[in-house]
Amino acid sequence: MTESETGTGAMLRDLRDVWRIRLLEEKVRDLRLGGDIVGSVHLCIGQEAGPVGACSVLEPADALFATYRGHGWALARGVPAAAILAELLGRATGVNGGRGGSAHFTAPEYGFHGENSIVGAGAPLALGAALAGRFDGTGRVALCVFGDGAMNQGAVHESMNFAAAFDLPVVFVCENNEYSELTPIRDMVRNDVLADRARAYGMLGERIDGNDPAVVRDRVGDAVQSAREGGGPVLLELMTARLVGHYIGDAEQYRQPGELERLAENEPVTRLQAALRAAAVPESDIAAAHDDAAHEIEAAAREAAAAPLADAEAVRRHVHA
Ligand SMILES: Cc1ncc(C[n+]2csc(CCOP(=O)(O)OP(=O)(O)O)c2C)c(N)n1
Ligand SMILES: [Mg+2]
Repeated sequence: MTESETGTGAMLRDLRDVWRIRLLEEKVRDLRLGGDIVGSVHLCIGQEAGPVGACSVLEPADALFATYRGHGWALARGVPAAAILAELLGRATGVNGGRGGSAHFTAPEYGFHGENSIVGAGAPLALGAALAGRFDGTGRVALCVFGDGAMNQGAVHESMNFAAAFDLPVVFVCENNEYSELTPIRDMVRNDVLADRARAYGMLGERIDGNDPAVVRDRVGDAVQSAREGGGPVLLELMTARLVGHYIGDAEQYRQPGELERLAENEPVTRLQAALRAAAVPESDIAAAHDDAAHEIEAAAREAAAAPLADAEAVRRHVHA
């Protein structure tokens, strides 16, 4: 392998990809606070290493299922930033013509099978995609993303049991940011090592560092390969943290003194930049990783804002009752 595939080359690429998500989310936050985006918005600032690492090992036919905190997963999966921003801005050029919005858009043409505002509801959908792959010849693996709070949803338990019993190629990715809305995970469960539950279903489970894209790539890569080869499902618990509120407007009164400062030391941008500096990578390369991402997101925001608003005539399209 060359230096660009491993070591500092890969770290620089990861830093740029983390920045792409961070800057997209900061743009979304500004547009929401300015009133251009309306409705409830959940940002993934601090949690970017999961999507960056995991999406880098997926094949085009694989199916990714995310949650309402899904903008970063969509971007990492290949959905263009302009199409995401246009969607959130209610523009006709949005990925769903402006009808889905922040928490409900889907882009199957990119292998992104949607966000979902019902906690845990992506899990049974992921089973369906994995099962269908048995019959349609794609060899598809389904990657199902949900939070620590979703681990206590009945649909998630049922899905893990079903996937294990039928050896379905599903990689369950639990983003453990240690909060379910405003409630800390330790107040909701007796054993807060959520990966331990995998054994009860008869599958492998592992708690990993979810703030390092290289670790996520390695562990999700192994899980995806094993699932694709018939090894059945895997549960990976990605330890991470959101550096912002549950939703835009959250007063975050549940934070402990010094908590955000402690989390900031362990967040992906800080860590990748420190590792690159320790490896004597030039400051200009580190800055370029940010600047490349910033140019992309700024151009995408301009393109999205210039697009026409969704036509009111389109409001009933794709509505089934
Ligand atoms: C079935 C269902 N129950 C409750 C809610 C309300 N709710 C919205 S987000 C959320 C927290 C989920 O926490 P977690 O799964 O850890 O995901 P995170 O928001 O931390 O990414 C809850 C309880 C919901 N949307 N759907
Ligand atoms: Mg959570």
